[in-house]
Amino acid sequence: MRVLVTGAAGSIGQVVTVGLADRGHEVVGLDRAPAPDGFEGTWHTEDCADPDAVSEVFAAQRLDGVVHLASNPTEASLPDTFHSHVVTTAALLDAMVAHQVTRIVHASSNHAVGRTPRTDDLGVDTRPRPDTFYGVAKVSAEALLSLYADRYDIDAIACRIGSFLAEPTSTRGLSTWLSHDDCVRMVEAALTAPAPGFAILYGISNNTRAWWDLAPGRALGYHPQDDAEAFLDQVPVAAGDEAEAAYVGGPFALAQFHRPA
Ligand code: 15L
Repeated sequence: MRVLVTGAAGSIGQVVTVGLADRGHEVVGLDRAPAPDGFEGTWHTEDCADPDAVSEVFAAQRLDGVVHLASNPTEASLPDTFHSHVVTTAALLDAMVAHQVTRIVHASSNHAVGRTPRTDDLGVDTRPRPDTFYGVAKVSAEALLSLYADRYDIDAIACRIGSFLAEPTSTRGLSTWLSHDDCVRMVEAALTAPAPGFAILYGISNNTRAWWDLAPGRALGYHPQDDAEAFLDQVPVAAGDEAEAAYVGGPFALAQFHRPA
């Protein structure tokens, strides 16, 4: 497939671009930052919140799918957060409709349901329950994907990513970790699953202590191979572990993230 990856210079983007290329896909990178050293392929240094710039990128080559990773990974003001997560998604979806591109994989987040009290097997059909403005914007982006799937028959998969890290670094991470290799597996499965329509999966590895249901991902062909439990001995026990385990979103659900809109 020829795949447009937004946020391709970011931490997830750099892993996904290399991983997709290794698996035989042709990667087109898009980011406000220039291409990282060693990137081989086409690169567009543009802001994907700009519909004109996005339209030009789509006109420059035929695309088979989009992996939308570009966004601010932390909490910010409500307007900035909507710009980063929702305006970008809308620009990409409109360009997809205009250029007959029918597949998008979106980096959503567990923080879309982060204020849900933690259980051991949270499904994807639980109600949206964000823990932050960041989570509100992820819910909104998911809703936009759903709208375009219904209106224009776009296949849109929202990957509610847990903690994307080389290794888990906290007790919560033993449950929420998404390894680099599993992230690539997840993205490739979401790009290639036959006719998913609008779908949601949890983007975590095959963690022994997983809090979220991996069955929806498996149904889409995502079969994670790594398990955070292998790092148990190197993860420090910390004073905040219990508080972080109370809600799906861990620290994002705590008072330190409360702020006026
Ligand atoms: C996310 O979505 C955030 O981008 C990241 O900063 C972490 O908070 C991660 O989730 C997580 O829940 O560990």
